[in-house]
Amino acid sequence: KKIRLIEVKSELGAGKRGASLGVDALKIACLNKGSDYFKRFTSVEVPNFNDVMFEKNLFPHAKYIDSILQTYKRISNTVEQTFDLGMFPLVLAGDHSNAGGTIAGIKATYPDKTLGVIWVDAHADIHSPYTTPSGNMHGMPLAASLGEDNLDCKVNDPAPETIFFWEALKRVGTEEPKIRHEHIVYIVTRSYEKPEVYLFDKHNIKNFTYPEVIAKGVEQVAQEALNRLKDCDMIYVSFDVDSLDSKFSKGTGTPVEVGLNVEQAKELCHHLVSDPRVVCFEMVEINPTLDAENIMAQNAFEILEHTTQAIEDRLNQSSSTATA
Ligand code: DIR
Ligand code: MN
Ligand code: MN
Ligand code: MN
Repeated sequence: KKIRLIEVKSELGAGKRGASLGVDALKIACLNKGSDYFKRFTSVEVPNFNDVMFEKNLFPHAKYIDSILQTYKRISNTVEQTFDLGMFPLVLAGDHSNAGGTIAGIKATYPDKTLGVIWVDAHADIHSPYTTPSGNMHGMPLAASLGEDNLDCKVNDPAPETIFFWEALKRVGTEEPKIRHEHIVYIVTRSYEKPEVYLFDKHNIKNFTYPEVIAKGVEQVAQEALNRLKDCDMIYVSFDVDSLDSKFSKGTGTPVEVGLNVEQAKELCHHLVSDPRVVCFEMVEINPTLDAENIMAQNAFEILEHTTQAIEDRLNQSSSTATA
């Protein structure tokens, strides 16, 4: 089984412009490091709709949701196609909104398997158009995957057009919700709004805080996170680079203090993806227009290379046991 890189140069879901350059920034970091990473893997690019950033946004509570819906469909199809080719989808994307498209593609391929999600991110990304404080769709992918409107915490009154696209977004890949609240585990999430905390409490959603990571170590946190998903047949790991401490993640749209260092992120991801149930890994939110010297992408590339090696080791191991 081989890894296939899926490049999604998206950025419409973020509040700041520039995340679509994140994939290319990773390639420059790779080149400057003298690594052959991007030569070793086949890759496919999902076309983007970034030209609409020059147009007026029509959906204040779900910015560019019409274009993001199309991106979701394309990503979902590409993820499904990648599984059908017998390959492991490793998604490198701009903003985090389209993680909902990735999740849709996993479930479209394996509708009868239970999917767990490990969300390594400073943010909870579980807003809906009814609760979002910003209208930025990178804050909503988990709610789209859950089919969660969170009307108990309604603060916005989205227009009917917005709701039309939101309903369509929830149904990409499969008609039904793709995940359940109890099958989400957060790691180092530390910036969230009230409606998000309401859902954590209502559904007892676990967040491994940074102090907990320090106290237990990344290996134990990875094991505990995986154990919490013991009922899941497959797992998706979504890595937002703002999970790193803002010292190491200046080049991302919404950096937050008190997070992972690069070494912790490498080993955390290594231990997570070593679980054979992990069927997809995604890295997002590198914005090289926000930092000098491409430091963000260099740090992210360290983590990506190490994590990919762990995935490859695992895939090689399982194929040699399969043939033995
Ligand atoms: C905030 C920030 N929760 C929002 N979200 C994210 O605008 O929804 N920043 N994901 O990266
Ligand atoms: Mn995120
Ligand atoms: Mn984030
Ligand atoms: Mn390691």
